Amino acid sequence: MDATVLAEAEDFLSVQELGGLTLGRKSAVRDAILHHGTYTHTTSELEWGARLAWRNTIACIGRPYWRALQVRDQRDVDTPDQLAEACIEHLRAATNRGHIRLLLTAFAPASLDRPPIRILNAQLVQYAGYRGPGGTVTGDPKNLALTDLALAVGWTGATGGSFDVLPLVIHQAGGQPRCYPLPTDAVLEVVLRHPRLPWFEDLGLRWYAHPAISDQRLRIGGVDYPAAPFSGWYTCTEISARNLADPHRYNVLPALAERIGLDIHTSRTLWRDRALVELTEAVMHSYTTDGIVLVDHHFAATSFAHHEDRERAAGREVYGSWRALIAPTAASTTDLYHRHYTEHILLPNFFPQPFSPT
Ligand code: NRG
Repeated sequence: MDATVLAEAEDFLSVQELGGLTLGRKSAVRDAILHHGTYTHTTSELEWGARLAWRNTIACIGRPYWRALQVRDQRDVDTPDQLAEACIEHLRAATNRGHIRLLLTAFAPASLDRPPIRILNAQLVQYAGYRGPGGTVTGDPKNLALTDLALAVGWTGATGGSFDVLPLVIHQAGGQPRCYPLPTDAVLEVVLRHPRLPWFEDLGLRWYAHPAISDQRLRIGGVDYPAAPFSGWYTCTEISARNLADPHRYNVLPALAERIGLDIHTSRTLWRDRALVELTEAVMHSYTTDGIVLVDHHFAATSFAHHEDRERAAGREVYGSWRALIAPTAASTTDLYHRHYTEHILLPNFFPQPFSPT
């Protein structure tokens, strides 16, 4: 018997959100762990476990909404084909024509009876990155490895463009990874345009409606869920100040600044700062006009500060990663910049899983 599993299970079953479980349930769980090394969560335990895991995620500024997370219980899915279909359903349900739902789909926990199935994509929707001559990249450099793998396992949808949606790549231990193209009706994208710069749209920039994080292991009360994709909405700066602006991602600021007419040969013109504000405004404008939920970084920071107050009033400490929580642009204009956070990991939680398809 694994003492850690029992201790984690007992801690988890005592959380106040589960509403005081009966002694019968607690002893049934103890017996199951003693005899089988693990136990099966009830639907309610799974739901609250997922919500608590979100509440405990130190990198996330969206935690004020942790109680609103909806959970789809798909623990009976047992083949890669079914899992891919359920991920596509997850995308449709979470995207909800732009009214993004906070949604997690839980697939079967790791067990000795069956080789675990994993989603190798970091997010259900992502853009391919293609290697070009001399170390150049077309598309999203973050996804070079996954793109290589998708091509190796038979993906035929590649156009070599900057915004090709990757297929799902799903791997059951002991088998070969398989790829599943996403149907177009499951992927909502936003063409970026600017409220005052008509030429902006000609830059050909776009992004997908919401992130659906799909490569993390969810651990609840001593039980691991290796596939548990979850969706939330974007903060505008995730797209504008990181995905599109980072030099090692799409790196669009130099071209945008030149188009605006700024001198990019000296940092003294603040061309990066000016281009970044225009790009962030374009993201806000385009998502809002298309009716897709996303928040600005000031609102996100204020909501998080209120969340901290509520949590402390409920007797809980709020842990956080300062680097992840503060906005990547205009950081010092938000309250969070001036606060201090401790990076302490509570359970339940989400954990990274190494990308190892073989
Ligand atoms: N920065 C990443 C997404 C990380 C998670 N962000 C969220 N999560 N908003 C990106 O794609 O830009 N969420 O569940 O809403």
